[in-house]
Amino acid sequence: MKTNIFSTIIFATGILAAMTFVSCKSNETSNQQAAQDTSQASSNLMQEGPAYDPGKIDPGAPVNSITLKTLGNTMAEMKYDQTELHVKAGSTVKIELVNTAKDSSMQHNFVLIEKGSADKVGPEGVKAGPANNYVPKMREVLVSTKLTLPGQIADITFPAPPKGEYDFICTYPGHYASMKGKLFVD
Ligand SMILES: [Cu+2]
Repeated sequence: MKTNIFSTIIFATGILAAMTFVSCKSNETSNQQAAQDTSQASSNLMQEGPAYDPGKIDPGAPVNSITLKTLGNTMAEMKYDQTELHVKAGSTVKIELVNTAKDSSMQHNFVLIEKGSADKVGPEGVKAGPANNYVPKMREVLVSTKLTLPGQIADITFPAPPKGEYDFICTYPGHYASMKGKLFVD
């Protein structure tokens, strides 16, 4: 009889322990589930951010045509002929980049970037290298032209990004500090 009571107690304790284990386990699972749900929600939120798609051109939108020239034959001289571009929100922007240089070291592009990100994009452009026209793949880069050699022209057409101020730079190594300007979407 004594043994019976004792083994009943052990048995009951065992069941209790097993139940506790199962309930902890299921708590853990639902916590993991909650964590997954949260990260899912935040990544959805990020996707919903400024939905700018440079390939989404509205054929009915008015077109802002801009001819932007690159001037100078040395690192000290080089610059864009305009440092402020203004376009209307909702329009299509067409930029013709004309490289007027004669010196073969004067290779230029036009890279539209988020305001204030030149010091981040410029060095990454060098790493991206000539195979990528020195244009890094990063969130801060909105659109870019190919790299032009002296005498070449590059065209780019894109929808105006949301209203605001943007920077544009040339990402050829050593150029972004002086080859820069601002694009305002009014
Ligand atoms: Cu340049």
